Amino acid sequence: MKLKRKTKVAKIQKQMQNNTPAFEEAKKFIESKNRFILASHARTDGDDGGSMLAMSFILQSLNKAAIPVAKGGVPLTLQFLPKQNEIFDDVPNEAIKEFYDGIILFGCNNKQRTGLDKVINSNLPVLNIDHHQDNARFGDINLVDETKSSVAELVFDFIKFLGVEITPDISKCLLTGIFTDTGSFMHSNTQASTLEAAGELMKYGARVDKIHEFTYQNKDIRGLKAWGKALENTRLAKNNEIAISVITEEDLREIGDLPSDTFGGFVETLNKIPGTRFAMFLRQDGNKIKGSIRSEENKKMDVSFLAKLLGGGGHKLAAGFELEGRLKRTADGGWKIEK
Ligand SMILES: [Mn+2]
Repeated sequence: MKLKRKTKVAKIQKQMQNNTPAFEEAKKFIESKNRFILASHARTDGDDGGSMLAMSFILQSLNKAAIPVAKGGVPLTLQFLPKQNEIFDDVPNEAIKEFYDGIILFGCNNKQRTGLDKVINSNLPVLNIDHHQDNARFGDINLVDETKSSVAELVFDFIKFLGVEITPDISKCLLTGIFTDTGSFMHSNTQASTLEAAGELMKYGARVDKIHEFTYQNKDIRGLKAWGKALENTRLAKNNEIAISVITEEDLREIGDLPSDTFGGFVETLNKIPGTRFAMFLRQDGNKIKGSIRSEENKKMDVSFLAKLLGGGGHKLAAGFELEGRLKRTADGGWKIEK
């Protein structure tokens, strides 16, 4: 008996953007220069940090010099990535004018996001690589594709275009980016192309089980207690349509010092409460309050709109913002923001 062949491609597949012209320009950018500053946003993440490190390996194989920089250092959960210990906290003083001739940015919707004055104030030409829909296309070359799951998936396509050999180190860095930005392939940004890229990266040596172990399973007892506190502080608002939680200064004092990425994945967990339209998590971080908002495809929300109103940005289903002020407990068990 003959099997019927399915020929229809799923309609939910997103419209792919043709990046070949941008790849051509990005290639020329790299060929025409020799020494690069690579930077992501402050306290980099798996996607932007992984992509930045992958690019440093790519440039190395092309006999170019590159220095990766991320303000605030590398989160504990990424300290397994190859060469992560060579990421600088800031651009070295003498470097910016005399030595480097190009800047490549990863996941920065504008130059300010790097938090690096020397990059912000520099006149060096910029190659801007990103997948945020609110990217300001501020670069001299913009390799921006919001249909991609991650910067890492975009860099993966770019490597294929360049014809550079994918080494085990590169595969590890890029798979980490794809894995973390798709919430372990569970978010709606996971597409056929994402899984194809991931599958191919595994052939070059990256191991998804190891990446999962380092990025998500590294929870110590303080981290778990901090999650406990945040879960305890969770409330439903607006007819149970919004799940919201906070970590106040007082909570932080009670819990003690925490690694900066302790709450990675927390707001996604809140977002799983049935019936909610979106989830919001606010936490005190020094003098600032960091906010993250998440929703899901079927909830028909654009949380980047809300984040923008609050001075931040991001994607339709995952966005963030920062506020000046302090989160304080109130007598009725709630909380408020004090300027
Ligand atoms: Mn990303």
